[in-house]
Amino acid sequence: MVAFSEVKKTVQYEGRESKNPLAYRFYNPDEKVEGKTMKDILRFSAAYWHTMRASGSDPFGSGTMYRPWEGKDNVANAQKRVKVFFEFLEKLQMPFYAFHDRDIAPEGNSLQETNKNLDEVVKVFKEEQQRTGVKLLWGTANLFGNPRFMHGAATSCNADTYAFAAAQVKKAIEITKELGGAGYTFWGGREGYQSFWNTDMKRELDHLAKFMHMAVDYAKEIGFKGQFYFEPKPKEPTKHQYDFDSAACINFLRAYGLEKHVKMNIETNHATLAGHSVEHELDYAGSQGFLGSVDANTGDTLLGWDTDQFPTNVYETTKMMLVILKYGGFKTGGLNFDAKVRRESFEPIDLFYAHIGGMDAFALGLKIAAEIRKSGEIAQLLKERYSSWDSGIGAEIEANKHNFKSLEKYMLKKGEIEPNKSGRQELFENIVNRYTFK
Ligand code: XLS
Ligand code: NI
Ligand code: NI
Repeated sequence: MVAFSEVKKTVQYEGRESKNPLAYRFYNPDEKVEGKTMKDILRFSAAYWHTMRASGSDPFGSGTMYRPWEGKDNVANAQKRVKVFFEFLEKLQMPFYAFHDRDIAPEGNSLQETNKNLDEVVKVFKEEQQRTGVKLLWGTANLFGNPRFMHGAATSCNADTYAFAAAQVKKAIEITKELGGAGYTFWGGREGYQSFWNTDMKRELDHLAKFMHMAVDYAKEIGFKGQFYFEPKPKEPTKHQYDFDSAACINFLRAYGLEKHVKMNIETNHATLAGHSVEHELDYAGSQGFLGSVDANTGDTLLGWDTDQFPTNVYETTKMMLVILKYGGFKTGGLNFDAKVRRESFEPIDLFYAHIGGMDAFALGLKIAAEIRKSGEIAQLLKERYSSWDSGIGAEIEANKHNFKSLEKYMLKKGEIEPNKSGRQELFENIVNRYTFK
C-alpha cells in the first residue's frame, strides 16, 4: 500500500527561499551546528498514536480522518499499518519514533492473546527498523484507555488492576528492549484523582513508587539499558495528576529513591497546563540533572486542555533549544512530536505539512539559539547581573565561608547595601529579537 502517493519523493532540505510545501527550509539533517549534525542534536521522533491512530473524534463528534491504512482491527491490518508508518518516516527522513503498546497491536480476549498479537506486530517493526535504519526513541504502555483502568493503574484502588498494569508494563519493557528502544516513558495516564473524599493519596503514591521500582528492577533483570522517563502533566484526565510538573515529579523520584533511574520527559502543552512555560520546565529539570527528553507540541493559551498541536512558534523553539543546549543536549532523548493534526485537517498529506512545520520550527530555533550562544551577548549580560557573587562577600558566601552571625557583622559594619542595578529585561528581549528577526 502506498498511502502517501502524493508525496513522490523524500522531503529534502531546499533552503530558506524554497516555496515547496514538501521541502525543509531550515532542517538540513547533515548540517553542523556547534560541531554536531542537526540530525544528532534534534533527534526528531514521530508518535505512532497520533500519526497512525488519531481519528479526529472529539467529545462532540466522531472521527473525521481519511486513513486508508485503517480497516479491521486485527493483527494483519496492524502489521500493514506499520509498513505505512515506515513509508511516512522514510519520506520525512524522520530518525526516530515512539509508541504505546495498544496503538500498535489490538487487544485480544486474554492477556496471553494480547501479548501474542504484540509479538506478531513487533516482528514487522523490527524488520522495518532494519530496512530503514529508523530507531525507537521510547516505548510506553497505555494504562488509561481500557475501562479496567477507570480508577488509574499503579494508583488504582483495585489491586488486580495494579497487577494487570504490572503485567502490561513488563511486556512493554520487553518489546521496547526487543526493538532496541533508547528509553521507556511513564506518563501518568489516570494516576491521580477526581475526589478527595474517596482517595487515599498517600497509599496511591506509595503504590506508584513501588510500581516504578518494580519496572526498574525488571529492566535490570532482563538487561534493558534504556533510560526511564517520567512525563509531567498537571491535569487531564484526572483533576489532580500526581506527575504535576518537573518540580513535583523530581520530588517524588527523590522521596522514593528513584532519582538515579528516571529522568523527565517534558511536554510543551503540559507545561502550559501547569501554569508554567516550557522553558521553565526544561530549565528546572536540567538544573536538577533530570532533563531527559521532550514531547514537542504546543497548546492554545485560550484553551485549558491538551490540544497537542504541532509547534510552529519559533520564539518558543528558540527558548527550548537554548535550554537544551545549555545542559549539553540530548543523550538518550529527543524531540518527539506528541502532536496531532486538527480534525478539520483530515487528509494524509496534512501529516506531512504538520511534521515539516514542526521540524523546521525547531531547526530554525536551534540555529538562532546557537547564534545567541556564539555571540555571548546574553551570557555577558547575565554574568554582569550576578557579578556581585563573583568576588567579595558573594564569592565568600558561595564558598561556604559565612553564617548568619558573620553576615550580620558584615552588614552592621557596612550599614547599607551596594545600590541595585537594572534588570534590563527589555534589553535582553531586544537582543533576542535582533537574532530572531533578520
Ligand atoms: C498525554 C501524554 C501521552 C504520553 C504517552 O497527554 O502526552 O501522549 O506522552 O503516554
Ligand atoms: Ni506526551
Ligand atoms: Ni500530552
